[in-house]
Amino acid sequence: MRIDVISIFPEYFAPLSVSLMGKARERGILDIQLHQLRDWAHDVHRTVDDTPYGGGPGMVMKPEVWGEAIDAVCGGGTPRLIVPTPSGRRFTQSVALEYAAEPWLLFAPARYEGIDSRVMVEYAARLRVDEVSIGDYVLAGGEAAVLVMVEAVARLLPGVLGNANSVTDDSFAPGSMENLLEGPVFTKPPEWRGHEVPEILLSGHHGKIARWRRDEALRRTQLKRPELLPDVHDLDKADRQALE
Ligand code: 6GU
Repeated sequence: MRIDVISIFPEYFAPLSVSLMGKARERGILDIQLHQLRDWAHDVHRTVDDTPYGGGPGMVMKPEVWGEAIDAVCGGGTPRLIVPTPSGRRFTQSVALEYAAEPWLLFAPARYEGIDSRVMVEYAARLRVDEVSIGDYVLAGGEAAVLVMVEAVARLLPGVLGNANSVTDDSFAPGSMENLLEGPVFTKPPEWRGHEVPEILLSGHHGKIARWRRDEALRRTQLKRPELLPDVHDLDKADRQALE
């Protein structure tokens, strides 16, 4: 997968060379290209922002600079254009799966009050453009949101995770864990500071362990995120029993 990012802080993306994503890049699964937005500004100060029409606080990013940058990075190609903004549609695991199926993503994170809205209108005529939010809070810019989204997408690419099963067991993964939070996990030793590992996990009984894990996921979801819990009609008898 190819990922381009245009930003006034390309150095912000250094973590994309670390750990899982660094490995994926070395192995050629991920081709990440970072671009300095100011390279497409033409004045001596390499200005990328200006005051908002209609007044108000802050600055707005200039459409000409973004237009030239996006045109140059696209070449004649058609990446999916992703513009992080707190006013966008919510980024979820299903959006991550959708992006992981794309060959090419172009992220356009803004600083200040955002990008002149005509840029999104202009490119929507040529590309699939998504304005996306990673949650209901306000960041100082879209860069941190890009890091979050790239990591969520990259780990879904074939060959990035060591164990292919770990993706299907994720909280929010489609299939049996859809809308469920993962339950607690344990490793050795069997007793630590008086706290014991649940006996069932030491039993070697795979069927009972799977049932226990699902029960824990159901109970944790009911306790911490009840709004996520699947409709009671979609739960079987054993599921409903776990929640009693
Ligand atoms: Cl995508 N950008 C900014 N600036 N703030 C956010 C966000 C994005 N998602 C949540 N808050």
